[in-house]
Amino acid sequence: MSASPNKNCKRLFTVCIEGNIGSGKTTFLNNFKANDNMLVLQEPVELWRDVGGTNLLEKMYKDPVRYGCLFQSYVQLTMLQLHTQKTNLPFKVMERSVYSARCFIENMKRTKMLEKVEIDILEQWHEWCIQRADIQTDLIVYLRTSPEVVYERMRTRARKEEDCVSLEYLRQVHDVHDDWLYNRSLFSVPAPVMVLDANKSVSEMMAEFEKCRRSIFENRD
Ligand code: DGT
Repeated sequence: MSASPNKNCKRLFTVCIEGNIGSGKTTFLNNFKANDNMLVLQEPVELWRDVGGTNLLEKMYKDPVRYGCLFQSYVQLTMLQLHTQKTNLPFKVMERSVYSARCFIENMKRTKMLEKVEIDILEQWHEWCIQRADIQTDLIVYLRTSPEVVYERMRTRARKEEDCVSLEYLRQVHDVHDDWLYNRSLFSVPAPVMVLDANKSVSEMMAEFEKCRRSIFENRD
């Protein structure tokens, strides 16, 4: 672990779980559900699969040039809804964030998937969110993996929309996350980062989870 959360913080304490596709975010997040003082918010992937009957996630993978910008716009909206969801509990734990949505925009920029004007608008939208919306984040947990490991996991879980996702794509998504949270050479990092080796098995990750949970509680109280 490479950072500790902000100390002595008595307002809502928000943790975002980040990492590549298939890095184990959902499993990690589910462990927090045993704590009744935490609001645990899973990523709204089901919403993306059914936007008034349209599977936008599938359309984005099948035709990223046509649907990439629209998809990112919807991701930002649904993420903002999670960030701004009110609670009286002292902790909120979220899967991904508007920050990691920016990683995908960055990748679309690097791979020239979208037109410059589309990138410009998505980036302006993102900037507005982080400056004006109430999306305070106190800790980022980065589940760091190798692209080869997540590729195998993704093939095993066989989510139908991800049929066409290549190892090359996972390498690109990994690189953007690493540049952001590990190398710190991309856009700004909004909170301290805890880096965990998420190549480990599910049972080994339980120990990592326990360390992480203790650290969150100890540092807030
Ligand atoms: P996990 O629990 O670590 O295995 O996480 P996943 O793979 O269930 O969840 P995640 O967020 O990495 O991705 C769910 C799907 O949605 C996956 O196919 C990648 C895609 N996705 C998530 N956020 C974005 C985004 O902002 N842009 C694009 N293009 N795709 C995204």
